[in-house]
Amino acid sequence: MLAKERLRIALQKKGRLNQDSLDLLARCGITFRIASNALFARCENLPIDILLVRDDDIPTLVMDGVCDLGIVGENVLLEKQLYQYNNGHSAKFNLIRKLGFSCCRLSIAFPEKVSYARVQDLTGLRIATSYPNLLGAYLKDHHVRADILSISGSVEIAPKLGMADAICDLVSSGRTLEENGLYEASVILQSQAVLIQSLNPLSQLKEDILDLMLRRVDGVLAAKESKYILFHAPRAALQKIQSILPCFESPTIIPLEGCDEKVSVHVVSPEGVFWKTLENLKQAGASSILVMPIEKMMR
Ligand code: PRT
Ligand code: ZN
Repeated sequence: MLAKERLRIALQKKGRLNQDSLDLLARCGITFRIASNALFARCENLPIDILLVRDDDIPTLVMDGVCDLGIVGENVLLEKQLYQYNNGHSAKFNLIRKLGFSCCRLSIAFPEKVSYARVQDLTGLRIATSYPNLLGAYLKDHHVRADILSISGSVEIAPKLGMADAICDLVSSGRTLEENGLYEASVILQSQAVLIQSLNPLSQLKEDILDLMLRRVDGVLAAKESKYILFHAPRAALQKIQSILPCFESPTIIPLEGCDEKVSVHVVSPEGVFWKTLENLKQAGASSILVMPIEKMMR
């Protein structure tokens, strides 16, 4: 098949997004054999190729139409988009799915001894960041004038070195801030990995592959959230139990051998199941309750 008839997806080569991106494709049945240090891999069972690059290059590869799709963090995507706009270039793409992994936030952080109450407290300060365009837009939106120091790494040590009064950087657990004597003062962006598509029109063949892939991605995402719940219950309590359980469709009720008053109930819940729900089920008469993960789902 001609290379132009194969859907091309840009993924991060190494780093926090890499494994989750490949796992998502694998769970969609899209598998690759990737030689170490390879920049390119062909899918073995579908007309799909992947390009393995630095995450910072993914937005441009998709916006320029070199790749049809890309998986990247919203933080990198929006920073790149603002950079393009601020430099007079267009930067368009379709954000087609939020993928729910590599979650983090872009936050302003201060040394522990410095207090912060509101955004105006940033006025006149020097803030170090690798996200000058996102920070600039945030300050502009809040009519605050501050000095942005653009640095590409180790942002957390800037206040200690006397280079900046505060920082604006990615945070997930908060451990790095703590280790550097900083505290998170304000979140300016919540970010997760997203699937983006180029605005370049696709051939019918590529469109069909994309449809198939998106159906599978949706199945994987829905399955990740959902749980299969299985328990025994008195027939007489079924109505009450149904009102407790969130489920996609009517539960499957199966008779139990040699026991007329009890049945086995099988339910797919569209969301995680809290202990409280299990306790309510038990109180309503359910027993032997099992909650199981679902690997794939097609509705
Ligand atoms: O080499 P390449 O350019 O491809 O990768 P990279 O080094 O630029 O990025 P990488 O692999 O570190 O991160 C890729 C993406 O993962 C980011 O763009 C985010 O979308 C997402 N992500 C999720 C994170 C974090 N969590 C994260 N915690 N990216 C970075 N961090 C860093 C943060 O910069 C800080 O230094 O981890 C530290 C904070 O972590 P905590 O847990 O201590 O708060
Ligand atoms: Zn990067």
